[in-house]
Amino acid sequence: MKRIPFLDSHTGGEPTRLISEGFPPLGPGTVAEQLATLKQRDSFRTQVLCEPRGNDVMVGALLVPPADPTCQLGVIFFNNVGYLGMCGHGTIGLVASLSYQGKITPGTYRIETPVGVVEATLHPNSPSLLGEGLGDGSYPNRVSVRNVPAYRLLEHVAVEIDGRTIHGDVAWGGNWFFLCHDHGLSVSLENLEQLTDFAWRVRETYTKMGITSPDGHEIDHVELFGPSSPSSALRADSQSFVLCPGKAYDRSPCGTGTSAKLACLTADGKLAEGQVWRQQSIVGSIFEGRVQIQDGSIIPTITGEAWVMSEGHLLIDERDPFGEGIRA
Ligand code: PYC
Repeated sequence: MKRIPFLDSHTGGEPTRLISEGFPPLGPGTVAEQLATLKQRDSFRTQVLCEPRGNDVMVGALLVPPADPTCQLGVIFFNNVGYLGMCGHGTIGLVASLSYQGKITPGTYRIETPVGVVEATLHPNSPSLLGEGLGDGSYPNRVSVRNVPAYRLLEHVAVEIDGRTIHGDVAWGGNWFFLCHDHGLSVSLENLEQLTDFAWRVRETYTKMGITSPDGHEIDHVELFGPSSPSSALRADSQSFVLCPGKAYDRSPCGTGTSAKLACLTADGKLAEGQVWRQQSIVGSIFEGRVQIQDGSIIPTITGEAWVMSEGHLLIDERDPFGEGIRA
């Protein structure tokens, strides 16, 4: 029987499964090289993240040794269909989970990812929270992630769909995004099915048009923006629906997607350096974002909270016909 320890958290409703041990040896290389090795043993991803032990919504965070001597941590993110470059909600989940485990204390940590180094700051609990007597459970869980540089690749790309023309920007925020405002749909939780179907068809359409990243990577996340929900306690600047590569929608505002959005706003002159942008997810959770301009690059920082949910061991019996997960 194989036993793999896990700790599950959620960031703004989007789950992260932290795995710190029990994975195949990935060699001594950079995190990008370790990812290349992991891809050759893809059954680990499907075992721990696909049904029946995981689900389509969850993102896995594999804690690996960094090669960069300036980094304290390394991480590889994956989902139901493959691997992510970076993951904002997942980084917040990773850091809050390590905080819950008592492995880190408030401070700033450099984390090597396959697409570059990010810096995560675990904030101390505010005195008001400590004063409310939350006891031993009151682990610090608010995290800011200074992401890799973000940028807009293409502006106002026209896509014909359902007999009309919509437009979107293509931008990088640690993953690739197609960001669309003139979709004409209501960005609300009641409208999930329509949003999912539409975003999926938009992705299929621009992919058929040959729109990819400069190195041919599929633009595999779609963001549909609308005004923020008026019922929200904390006023946001915008609400978004984000469709992830495996057709699950992001319950969080999507850290890399918000980074891509910040890059577009900055390029349009609509966001100043240091100005706060509040992005609300389709379920109502909020990330705060801001940018710093460094040597001409746009560096986004995203702040949010994560909550631990469950911990234990995944058990994989050698006789289990679905021990390797259900592969799509
Ligand atoms: O928060 O960056 C993010 C993310 C990507 C996919 C799901 N969440």
